[in-house]
Amino acid sequence: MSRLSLSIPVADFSRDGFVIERGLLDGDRVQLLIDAIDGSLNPALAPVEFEADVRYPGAPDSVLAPGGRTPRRLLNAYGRDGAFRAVARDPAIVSILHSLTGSRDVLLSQNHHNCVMTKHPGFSSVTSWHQDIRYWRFDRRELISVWIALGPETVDNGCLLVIPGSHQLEFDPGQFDAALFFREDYEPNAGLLASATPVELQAGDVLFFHSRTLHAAGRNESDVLKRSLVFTYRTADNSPIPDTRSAVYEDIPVS
Ligand SMILES: O=C(O)CCC(=O)C(=O)O
Repeated sequence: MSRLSLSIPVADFSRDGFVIERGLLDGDRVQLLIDAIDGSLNPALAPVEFEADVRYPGAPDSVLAPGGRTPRRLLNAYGRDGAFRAVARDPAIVSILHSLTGSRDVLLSQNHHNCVMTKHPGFSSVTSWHQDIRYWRFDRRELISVWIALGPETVDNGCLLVIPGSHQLEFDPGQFDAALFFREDYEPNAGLLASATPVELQAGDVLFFHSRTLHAAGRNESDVLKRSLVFTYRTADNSPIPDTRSAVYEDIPVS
């Protein structure tokens, strides 16, 4: 079950570009989702993105290298399992999306995120600073991602870090590298990077963050697998641009 009586801090989301709803999913629901994930890990059920595929700092060079075949993302979560579909359409989550977007007409993108993020002890790479919208193509850069924690997420096991308010900023091209990661070697970025804030979560907590919010994540330095679910939503009046990778699969109405 999820908690339905909520007072949504819309102003916090507008100011910071993220908001956390603590304890949105109860323990039974979390366990159901963990079971669904673990049933997809041994053997790893396709489609899977491996650590070697991400090419992030610290990732193995190839799937043949030690740790190269460690699953980093179980892709197509919505189509993968009924438990994932149910949580993606969860009334409490959808109601928060209504409040944050100001729209009653919200759709889930099957093309972006829509995955289980796993971070394994031993083999996990760093996700450098970026805005999710950098490769996404919609009429407006206004989407919301929902990050569902299924266990503790801490700096030690590679939780997300965010830069509050960064969703409202306009950047110069030089602030990003060739792959559109926010440059840590560029002095004008230093002030913003100093305001990085860890998003520490517990099982059942849900983070809502704007597609322009700068975020990053570290390695899992613990000895326990970290599992999270991530879905991205848009409003009906913010369409994917035809013939881009944002328009490959149909978006799913969830309202
Ligand atoms: O490595 C992580 O946990 C963060 C992943 C992430 O930020 C992304 O896929 O956009």
